[in-house]
Amino acid sequence: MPRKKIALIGGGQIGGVLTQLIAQKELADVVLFDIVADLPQGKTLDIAEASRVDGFDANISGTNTYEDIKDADLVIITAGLPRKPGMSRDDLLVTNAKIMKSVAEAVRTYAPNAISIIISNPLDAMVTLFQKVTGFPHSRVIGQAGVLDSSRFATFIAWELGVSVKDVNAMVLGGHGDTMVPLVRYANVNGIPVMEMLERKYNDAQKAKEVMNKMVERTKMAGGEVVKLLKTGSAFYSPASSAIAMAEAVIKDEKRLLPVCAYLNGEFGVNGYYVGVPAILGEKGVEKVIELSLIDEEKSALDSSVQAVKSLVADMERLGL
Ligand code: A3D
Repeated sequence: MPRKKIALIGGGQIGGVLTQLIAQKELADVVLFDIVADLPQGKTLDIAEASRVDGFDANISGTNTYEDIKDADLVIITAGLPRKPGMSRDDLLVTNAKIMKSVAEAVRTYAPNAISIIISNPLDAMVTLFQKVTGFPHSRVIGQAGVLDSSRFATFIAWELGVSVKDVNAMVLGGHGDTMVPLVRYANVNGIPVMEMLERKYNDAQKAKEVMNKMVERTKMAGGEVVKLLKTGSAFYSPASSAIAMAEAVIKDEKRLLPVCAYLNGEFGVNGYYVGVPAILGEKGVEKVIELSLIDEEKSALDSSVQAVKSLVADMERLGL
């Protein structure tokens, strides 16, 4: 069977790590596209020259010509500006919407059957725009945010409890902004509720709540924390790893249940918007959105997050983007 082909649009920080991870996992052949002359060619040459050392067989090439993404099975999009300190993701709306429009037109032309994973910010708006311009079925257009936000939440829980992060299950729903909703009640360590473990650790329910609140707040602001430290851009290793988990689920038809930015048709009481929710990912893209029961507090947090997504999409439409 011929190897699958993944086209990466945007050869910056995330695009480079994506290329390396796909090659090391021998997930597919890679075409890395960027508008900057020679940049994707340089990055892919550098990564290819590690193939003997890493022991991978994959064709990886860089290009400035959209035609080369022809017939890609999967497209991962990181084209656009990242945040700098002091910026919110929404500040990127105008610049990145223009970039996303041109990317969507090219993907529609050259890879009309691909499944597309969007990473560019502001995420929920960029996914919405990409789907609108391409006209692709909603199930084939997915945003990456929840896998990363959930991994950040799980990491903080593992550090706090002194357990292996491999045993921590934690999920974050909602839009990819400050209103995201880390689901405390569902967080567990191999089935044991995290709140129960915190209460045991501190022998004090109030203190346990405070510790959890801190982790929730840190999760919501985790992207900004990295931006502040890096100063020149935003996180790129963890966003790339997160998108690879999604890409692998699609390429290998794994039917993984992951929190992703998916189009809602009434699920969670939301109609006609892309929002972060648990979904089954397989070769057809989002194969099913998984609903879960939420208590009032979680519902109203998710509602506020959906409102933030709606107002961002409305801004985009008002600006004619
Ligand atoms: P960066 O290293 O600047 O790479 C972006 C690349 O896009 C650059 O190489 C540009 O040359 C390229 N580019 C610009 N315009 C175009 C165009 N029209 N067509 C093709 N390529 C173009 O940024 P990065 O890789 O660090 O981040 C990329 C995006 O991901 C940004 O918008 C970030 O805000 C976003 N991001 C999202 C998450 C999520 O979890 C959703 C996390 C981190 C970053």
